[in-house]
Amino acid sequence: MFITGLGAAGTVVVAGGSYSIGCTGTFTTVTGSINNGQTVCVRHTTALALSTTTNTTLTIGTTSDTFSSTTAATLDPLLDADNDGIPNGVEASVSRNPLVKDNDVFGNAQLFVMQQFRDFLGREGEVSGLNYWVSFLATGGTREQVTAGFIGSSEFYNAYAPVARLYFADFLRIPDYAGLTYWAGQLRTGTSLAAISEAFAASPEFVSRYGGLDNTQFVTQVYQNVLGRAPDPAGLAYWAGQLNGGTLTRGQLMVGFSESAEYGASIANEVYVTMVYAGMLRRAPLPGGFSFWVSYLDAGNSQLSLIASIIATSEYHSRFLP
Ligand SMILES: [Ca+2]
Ligand SMILES: [Ca+2]
Repeated sequence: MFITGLGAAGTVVVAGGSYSIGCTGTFTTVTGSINNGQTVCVRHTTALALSTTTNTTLTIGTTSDTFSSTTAATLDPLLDADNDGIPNGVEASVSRNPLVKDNDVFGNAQLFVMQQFRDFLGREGEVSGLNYWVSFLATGGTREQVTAGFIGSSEFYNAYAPVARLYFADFLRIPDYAGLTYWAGQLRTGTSLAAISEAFAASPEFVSRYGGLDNTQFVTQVYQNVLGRAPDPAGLAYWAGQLNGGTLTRGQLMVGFSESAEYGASIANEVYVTMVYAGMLRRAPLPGGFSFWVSYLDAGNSQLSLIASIIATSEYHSRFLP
C-alpha cells in the first residue's frame, strides 16, 4: 500500500505476518517508522494445517487493517499439499502425514517403488507391480536397477524416447521438459509420431531453420544436421522424391530420420540422459549437466551408475524429504 495522510512519521506494527517498507523483499516483524509517500508490503502466510485461520494485522499510527485466510477443511486427494510426491489421498495408506514432507524413498522400499510409478508412469502402481519391485529390492536388487527398469519399460520408454529423438532431430537441442512431457503424453494416448512431427515442422523454430530451402537442399541439410554427414545419392534421391511427389511432408520425413537405426544409435545417450532428468528430477538438464552426463555414458560408464549418481544428489533428495 502507498501511504498518504500522515502528518508526521508514524509507527508501523505488524501482527501475524511481516512487512517491508519500500517492498524491498526484506521483511521484518519489528515495529518501525513510516512516513508520507512510502510504500509498505505486508506478507501473510497461510497455515499448513487444515481448517486454520491466520490473521495478519498491519497498524500505522492509529489505523489498522486485517487480512484473514482460512485453509480448507479437507485436502484434495489428488493434490500433494506437502510437495513430497505422495498425493494427499495416498498418504494415510502408507502411514505418512499429508502435511509433512516425509516420503522416505531412501529408507523405505515400498515408498521408493510407489514413487517410480508416479515419476515414470504418471500413476499409482498396481498391486502386482508394487509387489514385484518391492520383493526385487528385498532380495538384493538396487534402487538404480528399479529405476532403470521403469525407464526401460515400454509404458515409459515408448512414449518418451521417440519424442526426445524427434526433438533432437527436428530442433537440434535438448527437449524442454514441458514440451517433452506434453508430447510424450500425446503419443501415449494415441497421437502418431508423424502427427507430432508435423506440429514440430510447423513451428517457427523449424521453419526458420529450413523454410527457405527447396526439397533437395532441405534433405541435404537434414542429413548434415541429423546424421552428421552428406547424403548418399540414393538416399537424397529417395527422400527428395518423396517430398516432391507429395508422398511425405517435411514433418513426416523427419520421423524417417529420427527413428532410423543410424540416428537412434548416435543419439542414444543424449536421449537416455534426457529421460533420466525428466523422470527423476522433473526438468530438462542444463547444458553443462547434459554434456557432462552424455560424455560420462559415451566414455562407457553404465546407465545404472548415472541413475545412482542422480539418486545421491541433494536435488533428488529434496523432492521427497526436507
Ligand atoms: Ca504429499
Ligand atoms: Ca507427506
